[in-house]
Amino acid sequence: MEEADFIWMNGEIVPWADAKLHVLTHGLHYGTGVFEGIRAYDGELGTAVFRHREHLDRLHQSAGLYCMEIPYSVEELRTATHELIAKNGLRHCYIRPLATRGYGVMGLNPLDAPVDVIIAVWPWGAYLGEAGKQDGIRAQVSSWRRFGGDTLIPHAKASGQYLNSILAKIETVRAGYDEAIMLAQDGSVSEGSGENIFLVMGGRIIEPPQTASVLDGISRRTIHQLAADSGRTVESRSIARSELYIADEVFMTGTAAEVVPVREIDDRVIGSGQPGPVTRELQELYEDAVHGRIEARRDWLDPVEVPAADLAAES
Ligand code: PPE
Repeated sequence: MEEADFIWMNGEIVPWADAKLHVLTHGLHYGTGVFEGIRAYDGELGTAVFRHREHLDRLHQSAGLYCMEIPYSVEELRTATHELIAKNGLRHCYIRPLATRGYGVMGLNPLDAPVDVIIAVWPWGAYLGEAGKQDGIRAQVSSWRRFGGDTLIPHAKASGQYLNSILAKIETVRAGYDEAIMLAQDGSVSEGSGENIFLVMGGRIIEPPQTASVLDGISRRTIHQLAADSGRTVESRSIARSELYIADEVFMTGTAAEVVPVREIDDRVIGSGQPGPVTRELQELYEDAVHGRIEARRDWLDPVEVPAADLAAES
């Protein structure tokens, strides 16, 4: 990974290399943490964090779902993130807040363990590769199903839950594909290892419902609104595996991945094998929105003042 200079840790900004926790940190053993993935873009409003509050609200929500109280409010985390981006002199970056059960208690009851909170920022390019973003990726339906809502909590972005995605990701990269598509416990389409999924069929945009063990993605919500702005609606309904193969277009969305066309699934070509027109249109609208080029959607951006001195030091 590309390093930055500073990390925010429990209320203080410390040098990147000094941001350390004890080896008996509860979250390291049991995965008892919650996190977010956010991006800041360099666009029309300068450096700005995309849908910052929604991401921080979801962080608090994820914590609540695991009975964890984050000792910083959304507003405090928001200000801390601004300070951190400025201090690192980054004009665009990925932002990773993490709240994890800390040191002092072992065993499965986490309720008395302290909560450590960190925020890291660093430059992160195209998650599934630049070529994937342009030309589409090759995906595979995973043999690992997405965990059900009676096993863990799909709506929480919790550290330990990612072992499920990681099994799917390992399987798929070893088999030579770019990304895994996971099915829900009932065999219907759920989502990617780190992205939500959409199908385009006969001009209609379709996505799995909230009951299909998906994370309620913020990029996904952005697609809903951008689609609505251009006169389209998104239908949420159960999707059969075979519909993946007969869809005209398939694309995935996520903060890290952004909007990525899927050109092949299980070695079957999707549509023409090229990113389709609806995917392209939404991908462009997404790029415009995150860069502040859609005036009506500028309220999605939370601008950060990055001092010029630090920018000079960076280049
Ligand atoms: N599903 C999962 C399982 C998921 O991890 C993400 C984000 C999404 C859907 C899309 O959510 P949103 O970013 O709010 O649109 N995955 C994050 C973590 C990636 C990682 O490798 O770490 C991300 O995109 O930041």
